[in-house]
Amino acid sequence: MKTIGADIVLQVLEEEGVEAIFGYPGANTLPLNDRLADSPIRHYLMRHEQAAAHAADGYARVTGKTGVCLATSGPGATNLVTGIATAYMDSTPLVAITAQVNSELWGRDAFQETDIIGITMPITKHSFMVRDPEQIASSLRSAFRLARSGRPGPVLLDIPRDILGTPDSGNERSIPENTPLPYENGEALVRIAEALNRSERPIILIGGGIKLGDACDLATAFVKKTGIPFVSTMMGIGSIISGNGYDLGFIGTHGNQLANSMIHQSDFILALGSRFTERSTSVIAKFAPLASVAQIDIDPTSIGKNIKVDFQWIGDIKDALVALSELVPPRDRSQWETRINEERALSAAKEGDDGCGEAGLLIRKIQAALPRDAIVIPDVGLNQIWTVRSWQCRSPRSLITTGGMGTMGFSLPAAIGVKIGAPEREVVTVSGDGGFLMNIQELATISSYCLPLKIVVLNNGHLGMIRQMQDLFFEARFTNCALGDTVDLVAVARGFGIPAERIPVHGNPDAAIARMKEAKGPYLVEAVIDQDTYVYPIIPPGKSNVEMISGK
Ligand SMILES: Cc1ncc(C[n+]2csc(CCOP(=O)(O)OP(=O)(O)O)c2C)c(N)n1
Repeated sequence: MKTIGADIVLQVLEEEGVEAIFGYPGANTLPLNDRLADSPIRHYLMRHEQAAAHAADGYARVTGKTGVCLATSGPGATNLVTGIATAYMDSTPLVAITAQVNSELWGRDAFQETDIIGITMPITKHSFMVRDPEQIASSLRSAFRLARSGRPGPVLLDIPRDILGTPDSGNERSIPENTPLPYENGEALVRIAEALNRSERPIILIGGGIKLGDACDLATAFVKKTGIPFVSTMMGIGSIISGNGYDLGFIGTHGNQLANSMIHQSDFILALGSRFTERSTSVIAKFAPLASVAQIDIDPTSIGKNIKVDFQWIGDIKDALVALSELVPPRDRSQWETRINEERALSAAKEGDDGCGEAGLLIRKIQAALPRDAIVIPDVGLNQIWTVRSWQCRSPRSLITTGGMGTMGFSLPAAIGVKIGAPEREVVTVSGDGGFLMNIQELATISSYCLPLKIVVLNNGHLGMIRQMQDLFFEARFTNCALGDTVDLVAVARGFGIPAERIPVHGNPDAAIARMKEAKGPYLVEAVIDQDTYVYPIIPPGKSNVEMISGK
């Protein structure tokens, strides 16, 4: 067999350490699909391209490698868009390969021709086309380098079918390396440390950059050594194993009262890998009014983008933490500690069982039944908030969620990638009925690969989060949010070959959890939740982090 463009693609993927790719074929990907049959790289056939992108994203988040997805031109490529944007917003390294129509047909309205480069430019770090077979290898290598470098993210490479199928000439033209220049941070860390050492009420803000920068252990050690309390953004949850005295919870719209209150009172915020989106800060003008802010991030464009910062340092979070550990000794701040402890007691009394009611209890019971390193993947909606609040992060990368895009339908396909990336760990997804229906076709993928995923659907018959907002902010005029009880999810799951059962959330779920735990393959539990079970506290639109509503 002659070496063709597709072989070069696979050679580079192997060189890059790729073991699994997630895709869906079309006529234009066929040269690649054909050669994949003889490759050690496993191609997982998803049931929708959006799911392929989410699966590659999940795989990347759990393994720390770059995820790869493959789709055909036209509708295949456009179906990737939501998944690519999700990875972009959460800074997941991803290489999306799309097959394009033959070069001679470009611009002629050819069958399944779409300008996927134009479409994805704003949601990728870079999108580009291979226009010459001799550039396949160097272009693909560049795509990987770009996806991983600096702040990670998705890169799309569009390869016309004729280039995938062309015999290889053996000549390779290289694309010049673009080595980023080191940043001149000078004495910035020393100044940050000095200000931090002077502060009376400091708080560390843990963002998603800690996990992305593989700095969980260093951050944990830094917190322990300095004794400075920390809050997390939703993307930062799980970076530092929960359950220690320094953890104040997560901030923002659906965050914990304690976290929101303490950051509001702090006089110095050390932000590690956080971009300060409005989901965390609420109204910027009212955010942490007493605090100076030091922002440490690898992405220069994130510095000061959303909030005014007093100190900045651009670079690898690990380098920053190593240096800061030397510069920040532990210090007595007993007044601050006392205030935190008083507020902790107050907010515990108010929030009770995390403000998550029966749903939170169910999630805690599920976690208790699973090994310590089990991974949870919530979807989006109330179920996400209930889960992130109730799940105790006891091991790294044990909570995988879409924080930036908030993409409904993420959890089921992402879980496929997570399970393939970490087959030895238990993986459980938690969705609402709405989000579950958005990528329900992936039950077929799960079934066909017999992936032993635990699938939990919290069915309140509604788009619950929308219902809560309508209840609180639109005079309880419930429009377009009732899904009803029209789908028999248990029968549907069984139709996909997945054992399933339905339980009332108010009953005792122990037996169902035990059956789910014992299942050798996938298992689905549908828990029926009351439509009025909401999540509290919540920050109303236009209010500050300390103007939370703690119940209706
Ligand atoms: C793809 C997509 N469409 C719409 C939304 C807006 N949205 C956010 S939460 C939500 C309701 C989710 O309902 P459900 O999946 O049933 O979960 P619940 O809130 O009931 O737990 C909606 C529609 C979204 N985040 N993603």
